[in-house]
Amino acid sequence: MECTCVLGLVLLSAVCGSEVLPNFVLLFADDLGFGDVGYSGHPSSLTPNLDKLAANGLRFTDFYVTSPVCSPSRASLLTGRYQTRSGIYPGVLYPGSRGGLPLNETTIAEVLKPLGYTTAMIGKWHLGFGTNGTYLPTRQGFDHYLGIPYSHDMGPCQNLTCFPADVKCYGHCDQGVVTVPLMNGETIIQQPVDFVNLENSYSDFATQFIHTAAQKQQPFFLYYPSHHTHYPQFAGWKAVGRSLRGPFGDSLLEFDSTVGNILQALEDTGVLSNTFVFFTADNGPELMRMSRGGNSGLLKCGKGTTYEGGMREPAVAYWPGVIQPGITHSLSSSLDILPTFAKLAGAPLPKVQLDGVDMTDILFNHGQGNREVMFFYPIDPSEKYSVFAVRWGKYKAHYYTRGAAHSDTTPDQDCHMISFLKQHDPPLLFDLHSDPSENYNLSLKDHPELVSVLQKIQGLKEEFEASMVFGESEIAKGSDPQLEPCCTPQCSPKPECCQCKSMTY
Ligand code: CSN
Ligand code: MG
Repeated sequence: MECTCVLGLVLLSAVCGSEVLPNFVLLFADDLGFGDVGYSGHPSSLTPNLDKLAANGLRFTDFYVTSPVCSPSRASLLTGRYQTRSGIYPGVLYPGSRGGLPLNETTIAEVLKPLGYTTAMIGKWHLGFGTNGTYLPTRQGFDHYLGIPYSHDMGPCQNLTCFPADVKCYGHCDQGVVTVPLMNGETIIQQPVDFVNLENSYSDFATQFIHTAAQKQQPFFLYYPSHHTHYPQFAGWKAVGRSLRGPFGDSLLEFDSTVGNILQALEDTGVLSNTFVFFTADNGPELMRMSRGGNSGLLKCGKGTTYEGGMREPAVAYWPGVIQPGITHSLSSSLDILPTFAKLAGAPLPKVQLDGVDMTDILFNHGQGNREVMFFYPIDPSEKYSVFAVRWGKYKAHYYTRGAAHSDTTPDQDCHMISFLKQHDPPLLFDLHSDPSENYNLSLKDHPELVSVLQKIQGLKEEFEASMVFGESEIAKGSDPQLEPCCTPQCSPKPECCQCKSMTY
């Protein structure tokens, strides 16, 4: 049935006279900074499709993830809960990790499935593999999965093709582990993965999934957490050497082209007007890679830190005809995606303590939204130190600051690993509206009127801490080389023997 819809789902359902469930597409870049996309002013990035999304969608200026590294940020995105609850801390999961996102956590895919959604994920999972694939996406609500289950630098990466096209790229990658596998569902179909053709496969998989779902008139959820633009960057023949920005730019361009292909498939199948598309990234730029890392623009530091550059990300909500284009400064988070999708689909929320709030007021009314506060956990959250920083309204208070290896090599020494843990009492206080770069601490001596702001923030922090129950750490369970994904599990000697040429899928 053809339905015109201008005011969102309530009207859509009314006009159509039947339940019309919206489709969801979640685009998620890796280690992409606040200043990396073309539309945010990067002079040599080439992101025509993201720029189009931003121009015709609602751009978030104050959108946060929950961790300055990958696995915890992804756990929060998919569960709507801080990573401390699910146990995805400290740091990140590895190929042989024993742990993973606990199966009793409810992911976005599991929220939507009972309503009849078909669900697919392509790309980087990074929430565990485990014994016999215990923690793979297929065990967490995804019907279909094509991808690499962790970071692509977590294996020898000598087969990466970067820039220029005919030169092999020897980035700094983990040695002594299995080469990076490509999985379809729970089967390893290629090891090592062929990075040159990987993005093409992803793009085809995504567009086929959309076509199939549209044909069946089945509502769908497509989650595309890309490997782009994580170091060491790679790109296929269509993107390599095409940006002015070198390997990082080519990687970003290839991500952008898949975004374009996904949008085109939505249009071609006639489902675009019933599809909510959201774009953001997992954590700030890996500045230690110098010109091969990303860029946090005017924000301070990057990956690994609780400064703005580590955790504030570009974000766009796009739904032509439903979400009016514009810019929102409302405080929002990746935590809010699950409650928002649930609200739009009319799905019940998981019966657990959620940290996310529904964003529909921001999306449909360009309103203030429901998020009052954002908490900043370091890469190694503990009950002893708790959150390092708190944002409330336009203010951000730092109780602790620390640099990170991942943010080494920038001119600002605060970002570097040698800037060890420092406690601030009273906390450093920044007005992020007038000083988004966290340059000018508002000392109470000069600003006695801000005592009440700090008291408010302290109260919110204590309330949050009282609500926080740390889950058992999944990452502290450690690694076992026997658990590393191997396409020929009985072979020896490992890890070298785990090699399989491409199988069809
Ligand atoms: S991450 O990057 O997975 O995107 O966060 O590839 O924190 O030790 C982070 N780390 C390897 C990585 C190691 C990564 C770490
Ligand atoms: Mg990452």
